[in-house]
Amino acid sequence: MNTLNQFLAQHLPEHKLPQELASVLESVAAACLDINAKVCLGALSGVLGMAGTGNIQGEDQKKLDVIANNIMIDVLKANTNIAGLASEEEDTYVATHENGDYLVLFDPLDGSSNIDVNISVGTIFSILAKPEGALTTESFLQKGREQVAAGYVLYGPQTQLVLTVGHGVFVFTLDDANQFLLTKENPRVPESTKEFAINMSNQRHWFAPVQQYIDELLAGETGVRGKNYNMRWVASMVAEIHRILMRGGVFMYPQDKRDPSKPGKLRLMYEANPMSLLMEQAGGASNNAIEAMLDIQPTGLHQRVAVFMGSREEVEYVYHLHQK
Ligand code: P6P
Repeated sequence: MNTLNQFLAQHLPEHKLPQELASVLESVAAACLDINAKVCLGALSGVLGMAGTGNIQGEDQKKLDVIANNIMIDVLKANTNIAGLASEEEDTYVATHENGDYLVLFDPLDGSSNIDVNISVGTIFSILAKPEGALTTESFLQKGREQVAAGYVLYGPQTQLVLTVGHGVFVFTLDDANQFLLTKENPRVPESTKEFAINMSNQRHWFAPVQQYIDELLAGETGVRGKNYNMRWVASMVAEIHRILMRGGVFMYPQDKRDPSKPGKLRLMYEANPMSLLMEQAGGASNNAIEAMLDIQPTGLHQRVAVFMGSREEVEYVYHLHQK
């Protein structure tokens, strides 16, 4: 079985992609191995509980949020191919090497509310080419379709790295020698599904199209959809998206009436965009109920977005309900 390094050494030249991108991906993987070591030990490494600080999102940080963020920054800033970093946990971008060709954006530990109860969490990453000229915030504000690579590491029963460089999706599983080995090539998101993921406790806050869509799913074979559906909500996007990549489904975090100025909860640059590239590469779909996620022109590093992604039939169905 191919290690990550062996895979990249063959896959990137095959698609005329530079080896410097391999170096960046290997640095991301190395940082995630360090994070994995902390996550695995939980209480034994004194990393559970609250950090006593907050981030730009207005969220209380868990100790592991801060630790994972520091690991990502420390490891990635050592790679001279990287010009800058953007993190969910950092107010502004971090400039690293002015001659670097790549920008790395990440959510260092997504789903961290699950850490203290031992439910899967993950690191999400997105890689962009650094535009010509001085590094500014605008350097990062590229459409999702511009990503040169994207993926995540899921810290679950298995630790798995899932990535794309725009030519298919590849799944690596961490072995007992701490090596990522290629275990699955090109998982396909089934066109249709009977499984949906949404936080039902927000139902009273949803706008009409989502209300109607979920009512139809809940009506099952007695309703217009003519089939029964199952529901999942792990409250960890990486776990949800991995499940959908493996067996289909639709994941939603819609805008709701609680704060109309907030288009959604999830962040475009380092959550929705990387996951959307994986979805499209695996035959799925992703949008914000208005346009394809990967076509959205970003306006801010931490901008939030409504998310509907997964099995194409369902994503398109709920999209059309919004157009009525
Ligand atoms: P809620 C985790 O905090 C996260 O950003 C995603 O990983 C997850 O899908 C969502 O928020 C869960 O949100 O409102 O259900 O806690």
